[in-house]
Amino acid sequence: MSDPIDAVVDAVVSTVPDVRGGLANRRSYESGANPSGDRQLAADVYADELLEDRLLGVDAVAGYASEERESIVRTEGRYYVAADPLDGSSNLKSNNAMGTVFGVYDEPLPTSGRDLLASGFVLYGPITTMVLARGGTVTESVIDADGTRRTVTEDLTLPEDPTVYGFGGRVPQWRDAFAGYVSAVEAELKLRYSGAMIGDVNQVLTYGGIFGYPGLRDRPEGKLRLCFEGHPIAHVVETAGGASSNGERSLLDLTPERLHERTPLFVGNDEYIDRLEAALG
Ligand code: AHM
Ligand code: MG
Repeated sequence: MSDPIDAVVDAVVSTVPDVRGGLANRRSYESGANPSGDRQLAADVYADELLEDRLLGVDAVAGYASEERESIVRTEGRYYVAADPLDGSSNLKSNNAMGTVFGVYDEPLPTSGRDLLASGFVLYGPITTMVLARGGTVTESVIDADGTRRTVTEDLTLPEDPTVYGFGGRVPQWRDAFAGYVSAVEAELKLRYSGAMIGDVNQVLTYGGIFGYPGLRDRPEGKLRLCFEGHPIAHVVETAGGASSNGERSLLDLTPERLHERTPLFVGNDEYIDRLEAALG
């Protein structure tokens, strides 16, 4: 019998050529909003439906939860998959990068990030890549137009000499302690902010540094969602030798009370996460 986690990853990979090929004609907004109140593009709904269909077709999958739907779709199985089908989809209008984020948990959702067995993301950039954290290592693959996956980096780790940073939210909305921290960071690193977490996190994985979306004055919980964005990205970055935080502790130690709960989110090299926690604490 094939490995069930491989089957989940293969199901995600199987959606990639369809999602990529379907983007050009799905740049307009739908009439509805997702459970977080964000407007949905036709591409968000399309990617979500493809993932639902392919993942629930895997015997081992017991449930599918997504940023684009209110509740978990359940079936018989052992593992629970949470996904952000098209992270950064507002970049579709300006034709910039975006991605798909997913986490495979062995407990019903919502649960602790420590229940993740595997996590990863697809980056729809000039080339399509997948970064996968599993069994203590992170691999990077290229996904060809026909859906073939070729490993290009066997053991991806964060560079020790960081060079890039990117933080979300409008600057007047940053709290003083966070703004003070950013002043120090911007004297040391180069700004890279794309509007898609996946694009920015992949830069941190490539060059080292820190990405974050902080709690804001009028929105202390920040923008990004713990289950669909925070846990999987924290798992990838921590497995690659980096750190994650909500400003106090690792995102993996947090258990959301609600599926669509938001959290301040920071990932990057240890040194920058340690200094962030000291600045906010
Ligand atoms: P989405 O999942 O609805 O696309 O929203 C998440 C995105 C992240 O990819 C990105 O880091 C952030 O929202 C950007 O927000 P902003 O446009 O406020 O800078
Ligand atoms: Mg997102």
